[in-house]
Parts: sequence; C-alpha cells; structure tokens
Amino acid sequence: MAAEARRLAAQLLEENWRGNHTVPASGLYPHQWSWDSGFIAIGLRHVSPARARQEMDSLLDAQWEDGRIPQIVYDAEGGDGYSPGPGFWRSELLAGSPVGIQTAGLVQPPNHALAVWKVFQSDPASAESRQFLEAAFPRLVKWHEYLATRRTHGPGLLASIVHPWESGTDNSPLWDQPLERVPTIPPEDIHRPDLAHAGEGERPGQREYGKYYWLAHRYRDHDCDDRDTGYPFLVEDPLFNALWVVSELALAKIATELGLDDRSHIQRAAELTSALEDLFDPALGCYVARDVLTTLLLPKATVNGLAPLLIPKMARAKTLLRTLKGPRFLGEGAQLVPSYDATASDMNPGLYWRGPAWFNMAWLVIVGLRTVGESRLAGLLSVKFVELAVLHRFPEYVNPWTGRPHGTRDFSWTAALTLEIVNS
Ligand code: 2M8
Repeated sequence: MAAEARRLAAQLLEENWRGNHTVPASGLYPHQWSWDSGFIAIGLRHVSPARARQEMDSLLDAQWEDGRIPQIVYDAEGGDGYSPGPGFWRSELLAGSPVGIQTAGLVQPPNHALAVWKVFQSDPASAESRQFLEAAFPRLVKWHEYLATRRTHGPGLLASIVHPWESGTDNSPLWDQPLERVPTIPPEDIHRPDLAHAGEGERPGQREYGKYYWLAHRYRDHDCDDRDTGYPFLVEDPLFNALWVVSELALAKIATELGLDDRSHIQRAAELTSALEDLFDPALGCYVARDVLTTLLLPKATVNGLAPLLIPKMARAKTLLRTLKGPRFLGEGAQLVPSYDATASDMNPGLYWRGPAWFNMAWLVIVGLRTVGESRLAGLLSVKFVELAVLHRFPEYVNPWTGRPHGTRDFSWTAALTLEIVNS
C-alpha cells in the first residue's frame, strides 16, 4: 500500500507541476495558492527536494514590499479558469506589489516557515539547500513582521483576517455571524467557473459568494491597505494564529541553523501562545474565533479550534484531546476529523468546510497528536488518511463517516501529505 501510495502521489504532483510551482488541482484551481504550496512542499521534498525548494521560492518571489505573501500567485497559463482572476485584483497597479508577477491582495494561513524548515531538513548537506534557507529566512521574517504590524487589529497580539478566503477554511460556520453585516453583490454579477469542476452543493453558495466578492472589492478598492478602518469583517482565527506560532518556532530553528539569534522568535511564539488563551471556549472544550469588531467570541467548535494541539507543551493539550476524541469530532466513529462539530444541527458532512474532513487538517491533527505523545491515535488516523486518499484518487475532501469523496479529485495537497505520512 505504501509503495503504491508513493507512486501515485508522486505521479500526481508531477502532473500538477507547472515549471516552478504546483497547482492545487488542474481544473478548479489553476494557479499557485499560498498555503497549498506550503503543504505541497512538505510532501514534495520526499520526491524532489529541488522542486520543493522551487515551490517555496516561487511563492516567496511574489512577496509584496510590506511583507505579505499573497493568497494566489497567478499563472499566465491559468487563463480565466478561476475567478477572481488577475484582472480583478490588478495588483500590478498597486504600490509595493511584486514586479512582473500578478497576485491576489489577500493572504492565507502562515505555514510557510514550517514548510521551508522541513524542506531544508530533507537535504541539509547540500549547498543549494543552505542557499535556499539563507534566502528564505529574511523573507519569512518580513512576512511575520507584516502579520505583527499590519494585521493586529484586535485588542492583543493575534493576527486578524479580513476575508474568509484568508482563513483557508472559507465557508466555515465560524464566519457566519461576522458575514451577517457584510453587504452582498447580486449573483448575476459574479462569474463562477468553479462550478464547472465541483457540484454546486460542494462549493460555497451564491449568497456567500456575493459577500466574498463584496469584501474583496472593498479591500481592493482601498488599495489592499491594512491601515484602512471601517472594514466590516475582522476576525481572529485560532488556526491562522496557531500556525503562526508553529512557524515562529520554525523560524527560531532556522535562525539557530544559520548561526543567528533565535530569541525574538521564541519570545513571539510564547507571547502568541498566551494571547491564544483569549480564544478558548471552556463550554466547547476548544478554541474558537473572535469577532474583532464586537470583541465577542464566535462559539462554534471547528477543526480550526483544535489546531493549538500543534504547539509544543500546550497547557490545554489534555482538554483538546478529550474534545477531539469526543462526540463533536471523532467520537461517533469518524474515520478522519470532521471540519465542524458533529453534534451541531447545521453540520453537513458533504458541504464545503461545514462538516467534511479535509486532508490538510487531518494531517495537522496527526502532527498535533504526535506532539502530545498520542502516537497510537496518530497512527490509526494516518492509516485511514492514506487509504481514503489513494482509494478516491486524492480527493479534495471526504465525508468523515462514510469516506465518500467530494470536491475535485487529483488534489495536490492530499497527494503531498500522503507522501509526508508514508515517509514519516
Ligand atoms: C479553497 O479556497 C479557494 C479560495 O482561496 C476557493 O474556494 O476558491 C480552500 O480550500 C483553500 O484552503 C485552498 O487554499 C484553495 C486552493 O486549494 O481552495
């Protein structure tokens, strides 16, 4: 099984390779996506450390002057197969955008320093690998500085997202309440090429899309300037911020490897870990999001709220484990971790980020379980992961209970993380 999984996953990543990056899926997502590239590089390093380095280099080449790493780097070959495309963002007209590269203005969760550190570790002795690490380090520091200086809209140190697309978990029920106050754009004004590649019930609805577009217009029309006030969607997400902590710890390791001082990274990781405590919901037994505009917590149990399991020596690890094993997540026989509370009346096991199991989140949970010493459960979930990934041709997501595949197939991070699991 492992050998076959390796072969099929490597083959798919080859098919989805576009010269210096990998597209998430050739039909539905024909460009380079930010956190996808992080997950992809983590798996690709087992097949080709050189390609994994290129994956991260091409993404970092698209960094803006203010430090942001964009959500999407547009591929000239991607045409208008995805909307919003480069013509929507017109990034080339904005000050501080990368020269000769078209990108979106938004960002995605910061898994990049973690990815760079893992890619380096797969080939630590080569000169290319060291050069890669040396070149990536200042860019990653600048990215984290962007989060710390431009995105701390809330009362504390945590970074805020300005759009559900920035969470990577776009349609999560966590965003329902803040989206209530966002106006909408009529469906006839929105181009939906995505619906040609996945069923309507497997993608966000027209109502959500109307709001996503309204927010994207608002951000773009204010030059993607984070000093803009009066923004109607500002949210602190536990997943985004937990990945920031993990990446800050990876930066500390990179600094040490390069003979540099790691203290500022260790300190920021510790401060962010403390700040995350503001997002803990004792009734749900997990972390939740905070609406920065009302300062109220958004009490929904989602897989995002389990992500702090990734932080070494997490004080609440035991509570998170209990929640993970309980009825909201794995308790009722789920094969992989559902994205949303299985006990919630509006949970839907097939609907985009509102119940199904995603392979990147499954992998993060597996890593979190290993971090807290739960290797048995991590092993069981790993077996299921590989089984479902290979059986269904690397689907985008699955029903957590039946394993039925949803969304697009031949999805790159599913294949890449399969490689990471079978090689760990
Ligand atoms: C999905 O998000 C895009 C917008 O970024 C979309 O729905 O069109 C999400 O699953 C996100 O996490 C992922 O990065 C992206 C590409 O795979 O697709």
